[in-house]
Amino acid sequence: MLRIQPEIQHALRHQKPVIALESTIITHGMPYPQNVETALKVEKAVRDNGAVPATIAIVGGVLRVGLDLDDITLLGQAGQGVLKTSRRDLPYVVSRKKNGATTVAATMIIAEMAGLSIFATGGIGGVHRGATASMDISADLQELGRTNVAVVSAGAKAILDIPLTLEYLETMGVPVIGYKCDEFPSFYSRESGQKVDCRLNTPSEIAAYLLTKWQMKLEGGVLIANPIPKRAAMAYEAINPAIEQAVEEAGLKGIKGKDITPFLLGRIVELTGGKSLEANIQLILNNAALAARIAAAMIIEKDNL
Ligand code: PSU
Ligand code: MN
Repeated sequence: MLRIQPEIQHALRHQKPVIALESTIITHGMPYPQNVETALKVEKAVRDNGAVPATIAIVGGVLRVGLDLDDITLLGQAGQGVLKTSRRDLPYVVSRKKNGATTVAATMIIAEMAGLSIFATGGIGGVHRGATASMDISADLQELGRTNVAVVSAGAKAILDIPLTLEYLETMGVPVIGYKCDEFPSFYSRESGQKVDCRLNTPSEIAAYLLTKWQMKLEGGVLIANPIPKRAAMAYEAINPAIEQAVEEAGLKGIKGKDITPFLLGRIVELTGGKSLEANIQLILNNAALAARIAAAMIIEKDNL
């Protein structure tokens, strides 16, 4: 079921850093062709920082760890025609031999199977606004509570209820680390008004933290919040009207379940005329670079134990 690219197998055997990357961001998070261009740039950012990229997806029912250019292009062109695959969707996609784009949750599962522990993405799923009635809470949060993979993200988009998302993570025992920040970032912006649990200032400090957590057999992941670079950040006033409008439209259209996050992501890009897309690309590259540096630091820290 699991196919790991030879370069990645080699890196794992020789204790070289490998970074897991998701594929729903390619199919459902960005339009073509920027999605394919970004996926390739993210892989390059991982390499430039000394690690091997492992983009994860399901192709013809096979759990693939490491994609080639043809796979990434196929997924990017098919876009939302590919099944968005979270934990509950995995057995269907695999048993029916379909193509699946993996969410943060499904990517974590496959990363753990392959022996990877650091994963870079843009933003995670979370508790949706209005969740007290809809009960719409992303499976990403439960996954962080049970699967031993650290996820580097630029926080969570304000399409979500950020305070409730942080409450839920606390309930699931998922630590939220701020990389060089005290405030939990909100994807396009460096602020959210919410605090992180603890601040760590170097990749080595984060590496030591992760090794300690897993040595103590504290099951589950860690969310590492890496704010968008200042030069790419958008002012709250610039992005919030688009978010408010997208959320309202989703309500009026009765969009729910797995369709709501892709709908909101797509509408925000349209409503900001591509401005949000550029910010989105910059923050992912920034996360890929940090993840690679953490993975490299983990190998050094492990030797010190
Ligand atoms: N949030 C983003 N960009 C994304 C996603 C979320 O800012 O691309 C994607 C990720 O793949 C995430 C998924 O795991 O959406 C969450 O979907 P849901 O809310 O249906 O669990
Ligand atoms: Mn949902």
